[in-house]
Amino acid sequence: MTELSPDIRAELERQAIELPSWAFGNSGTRFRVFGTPGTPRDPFEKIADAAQVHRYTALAPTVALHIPWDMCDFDDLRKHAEDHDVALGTINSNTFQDEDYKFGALTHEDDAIRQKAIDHHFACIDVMHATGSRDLKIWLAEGSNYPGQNDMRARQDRLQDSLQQIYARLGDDQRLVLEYKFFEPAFYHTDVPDWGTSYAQVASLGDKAMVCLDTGHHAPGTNIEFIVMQLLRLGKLGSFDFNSRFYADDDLIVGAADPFQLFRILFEVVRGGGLNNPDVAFMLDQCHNIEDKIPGQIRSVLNVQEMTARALLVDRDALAAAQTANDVLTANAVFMDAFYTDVRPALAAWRESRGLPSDPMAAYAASGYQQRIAADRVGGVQAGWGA
Ligand code: LRH
Ligand code: MN
Ligand code: MN
Repeated sequence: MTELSPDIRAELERQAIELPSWAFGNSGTRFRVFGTPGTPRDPFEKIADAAQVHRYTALAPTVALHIPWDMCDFDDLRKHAEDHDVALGTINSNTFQDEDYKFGALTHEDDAIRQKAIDHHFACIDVMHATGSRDLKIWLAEGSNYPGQNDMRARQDRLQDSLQQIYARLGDDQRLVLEYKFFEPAFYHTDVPDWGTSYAQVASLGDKAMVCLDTGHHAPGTNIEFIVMQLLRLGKLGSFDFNSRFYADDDLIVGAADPFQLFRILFEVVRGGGLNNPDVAFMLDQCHNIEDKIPGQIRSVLNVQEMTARALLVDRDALAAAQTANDVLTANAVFMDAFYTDVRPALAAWRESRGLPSDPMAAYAASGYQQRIAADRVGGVQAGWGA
């Protein structure tokens, strides 16, 4: 296909995907963290690198921060982001790297430790006021490793109480999104393991609390698009953390492991009114352990754009007619026709018509930026996942 319809182009033009600051720092597995030449040394350099992704794609106008990894003067960082034509986005809290949280944070049975974790979220809300961020994203690493280790129900009650206190601190235009994950680092039970638990916890808080769906946080074989459909139906899908997985929480480039799954998810987003809907934030949550980070992020946002275009191509009238007639094979064929359509030439031509490079990967590679940062940042301490 060589041209996209004006309606599809209008949707794609509005698409925005938030980048995670931590994608630009070094990361790895528990076996080794490999350094990359040119890795940012502080949050300011992470923002400068993220701005490159937006410059070549016009898809990534905001950058999420992780606290305390990105601690700095936030008025300066906000100004710095504006100077680079991007803005600061979601603030991620972090209760998973402090000795005190070994047995829990927002669920801890010790009131002093639980209060410390609540206070950390209050501090994150203060950061949000300085950065102009709307969303506070909470992912909790807590749970237990052995049956009988904990009173799981009492922990749910303490979690609800903690979240209520955090929720009460939000400004009128701020939101809380609660992310779930079925395991890791806790291996027996996790306090927010699934969308149902996240939904139950946020539903009792109020309208400003939503669910965050990280695509890597499900058991193999889970029908993630069904969850997307259900959360949109319930008006509680607050955000996505996009990435892809082969085995566990791999944090690989979105669409790399299973492009068809990404298509199916994005079709439900389109179907459910979640595309370019301010209530549903699109974010990446990825790490680039062995590949260059900036092109890794460029590839990621392009993958999301490409699958969004394919999802928009589904002939919804033909699909509805086939579904109503219980014409199983035609319904499936209509769906698959869109998935199998190669939209890359049309996207390249459309980019060019907007003054963007037709091939953002090639344009970035030719820009010399990667060589410049590799030379300029020699000798500094590189920021990493957790620093
Ligand atoms: C947890 C998670 C969560 C964290 C991020 C670093 O696995 O997905 O979103 O904030 O990774
Ligand atoms: Mn995540
Ligand atoms: Mn994760």
